[in-house]
Amino acid sequence: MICLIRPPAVESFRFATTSITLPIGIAYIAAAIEESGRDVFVIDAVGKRPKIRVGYFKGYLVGMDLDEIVDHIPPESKIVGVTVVFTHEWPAVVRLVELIKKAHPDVRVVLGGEHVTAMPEFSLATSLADFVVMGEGEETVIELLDTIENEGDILDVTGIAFRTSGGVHVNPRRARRTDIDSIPRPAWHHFDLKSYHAHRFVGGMYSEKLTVPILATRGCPYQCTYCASPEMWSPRWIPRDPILVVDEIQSYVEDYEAGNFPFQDLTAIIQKDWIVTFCTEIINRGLKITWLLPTGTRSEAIDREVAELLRDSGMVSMAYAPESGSETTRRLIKKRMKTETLFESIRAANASRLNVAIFLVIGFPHDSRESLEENIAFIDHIAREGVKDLSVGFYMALPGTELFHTLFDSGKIRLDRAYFRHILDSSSLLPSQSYTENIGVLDLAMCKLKMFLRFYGPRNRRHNKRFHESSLLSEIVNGLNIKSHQSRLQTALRNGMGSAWITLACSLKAGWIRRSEEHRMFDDWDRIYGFIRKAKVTGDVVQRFPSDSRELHKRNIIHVLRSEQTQSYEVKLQPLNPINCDCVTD
Ligand code: B12
Ligand code: SF4
Repeated sequence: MICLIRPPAVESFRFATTSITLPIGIAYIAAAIEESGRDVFVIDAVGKRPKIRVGYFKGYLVGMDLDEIVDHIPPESKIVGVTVVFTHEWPAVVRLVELIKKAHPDVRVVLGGEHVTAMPEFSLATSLADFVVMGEGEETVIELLDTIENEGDILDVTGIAFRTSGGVHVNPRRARRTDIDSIPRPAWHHFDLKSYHAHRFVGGMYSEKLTVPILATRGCPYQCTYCASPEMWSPRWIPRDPILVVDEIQSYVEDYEAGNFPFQDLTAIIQKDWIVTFCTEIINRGLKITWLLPTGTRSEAIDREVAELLRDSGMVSMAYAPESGSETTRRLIKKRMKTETLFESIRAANASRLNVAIFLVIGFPHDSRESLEENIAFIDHIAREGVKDLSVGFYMALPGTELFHTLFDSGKIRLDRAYFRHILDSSSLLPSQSYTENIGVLDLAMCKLKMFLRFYGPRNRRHNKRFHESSLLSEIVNGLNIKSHQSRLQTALRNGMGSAWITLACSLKAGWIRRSEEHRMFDDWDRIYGFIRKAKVTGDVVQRFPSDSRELHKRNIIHVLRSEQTQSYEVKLQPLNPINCDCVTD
């Protein structure tokens, strides 16, 4: 029996549509394990106890208590797998693994997901987990299970890192799977889809129809310097057969009466042929669904023809992620998105009455007051083009990204309590960190406010055709009722009000652990990560990154990744107690 755990999710006071949602990664892992003939037991902490909230740093955990999760692990489990997508979940996972090991000392704990892929050595050094599965997980987890069960040599399993008596060993990465149509569909029968829906954990703009996430493609061919995708998936985009994606959607309509499908793709729309086939198939089958691209897409393939097909097939909201109105900033972050192509695409989408949102980010390390100011003219422009929603996030230094390495190697990141918190604060009113030279958190907060006022304020409301459809007040009032939302603003405001209230309520009760313990947890994490990084640089596993982030756009990350990810290496560490990590040797 293999037990898989989706730990409690993290929320905090912020205005964002990017809320908690069904965990598609571990649902894929559950399906792969079932396909291999093994029994799977899933503990979905969020789906099982969606109403439980406990204070966690500046926010709260949603879902089962950590002790309760451990109590639910079937005694016959030999292996427990835990998904760790987000860095802000890591402290809770460290504690969870410690409790699992205490209650079930013989169980082997396997971690997978974005966060541990970006920091495999650190994840094993700061927790009691036994294995980390890096990158795409389906093939690797099966080979790991086979090897453990047959007592084979784990040095032969590509794509894993593991604990050794002297430290941590990292095997070379596994090549991306190209036959992705044969990957079994997510095993949603282990998850309570209705519970997620009832609590509005839909990951994007709210819909009253039952929501199930879809993944139509894997990876992304670009290599933006702030994004974890190149490290996680390598810069390679692989689409599924669009007809099979529609088959999957239709099966959810029939089996679960689902009607709303947010796509979780990194970059769903790249090839025009693909999206035309997909939309035409939905229309021909007469599927009355809504679908969304909430995570930010590229603009190159969206012209008038595609936009009309998107609308006719039920697409209701899409987001473009140029990230900056400044061409210079876009060049420095390797966004490779031309302003004119973006506007042509926005025009086409608006003409088809699609709900278009734009994502901007402020506070990149190389941002200047001038580049931030360029966002204002850009905002005027998008408002005039009829863009309906604007999201402004503060830059997050995500592990595994080029910018993270540059900042860490030049001493500008400390892996402390504030670091592990700053990611969720990206969509709050005040950032907890600024990584931009000479621009502080208050400046960034003012800049965000100015950008919002400019976009939603009277000046642009007069010119924006989409805003004439309803007043700001009626948008807010409509957002509070239970009907499907018409804009991301409605969902963001409603989520903001809810999370403000829960954050306040949680701060008045006992938190997930004692405050003093919460602070102590981080005492040595920066030193541990620094030690690992230094060991990797001196061992020629990686090279130091340039200290000037303006240099990054000149490099091709493929060579850097290939050199690190084809190696097998060991980092020496002394045994660790994850709460008092004071035993790392320098
Ligand atoms: C869709 C998406 C969302 C959705 C839903 C995410 C979710 N699952 O809950 C929404 C829109 C809600 C969202 C929100 C946010 N997101 Co987001 N999101 C994504 C995106 C684009 C795709 C994730 C996905 O579904 N991938 C597909 C699945 C199949 O992959 P997977 O989960 O990684 O699983 C595979 C492997 O990891 C592995 N695996 C996973 N678990 C396990 C477990 C075991 C035991 C094993 C063996 C293997 C294994 O196998 C799986 C199958 O191959 C990623 C980008 C990316 N590179 O993937 C960002 C990403 C995950 N998001 C990110 C961020 C920062 C956020 C936000 C914090 C943004 C914000 N400031 O608000 C919020 C956080 C919300 C919250 N409350 O926690 C970062 C996370 C980085 C980090 N280290 O923390 C990413 C990586 C994007 C980036 N910029 O680089 N996000
Ligand atoms: S930010 Fe988007 S376009 Fe850039 S690498 Fe990540 S997924 Fe691709």
